[in-house]
Amino acid sequence: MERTFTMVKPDGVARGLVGEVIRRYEDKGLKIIALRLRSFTTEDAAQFYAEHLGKGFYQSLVDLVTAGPAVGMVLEGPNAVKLVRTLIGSTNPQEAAPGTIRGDYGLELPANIVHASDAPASFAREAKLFFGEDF
Ligand code: 3AN
Repeated sequence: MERTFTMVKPDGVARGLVGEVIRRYEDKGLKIIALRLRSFTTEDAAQFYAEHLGKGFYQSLVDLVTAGPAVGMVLEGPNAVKLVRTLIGSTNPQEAAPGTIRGDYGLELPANIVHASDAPASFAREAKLFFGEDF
């Protein structure tokens, strides 16, 4: 079974969407392996979004992810990485298909409710950063 990391970002937590997001993952049949609510410091955000450093939206992304607590989880299931990316929808909530989390609840970037790892290697890195342990 494959694992992935996904996170209800501070905008999603502030909107009261934690339960809804977990509901969708559980309804799909994914298993929750770890779950935690925590806040990101600017330093945490810089590490988490290192690949976006230098991009025009970088500061707004850091501001968003440090704006309040986030809920991160490790999920397990067949092809979990790709499956969860499908459930959350396209990065831009204006383009995300209805029926996906971003398509149903997101309005405008950078606020797109959730994050999910885009590859097994990013899963390992992101889960370690968020939980401080290996999965
Ligand atoms: P995803 O979250 O779908 O993996 P990434 O990794 O390209 O997408 O982007 C990380 C985060 O950066 C997004 N979740 C979003 O909050 C923000 N972001 C990405 N592209 C833009 C953009 N063009 N304008 C504003 N924010 C963006």
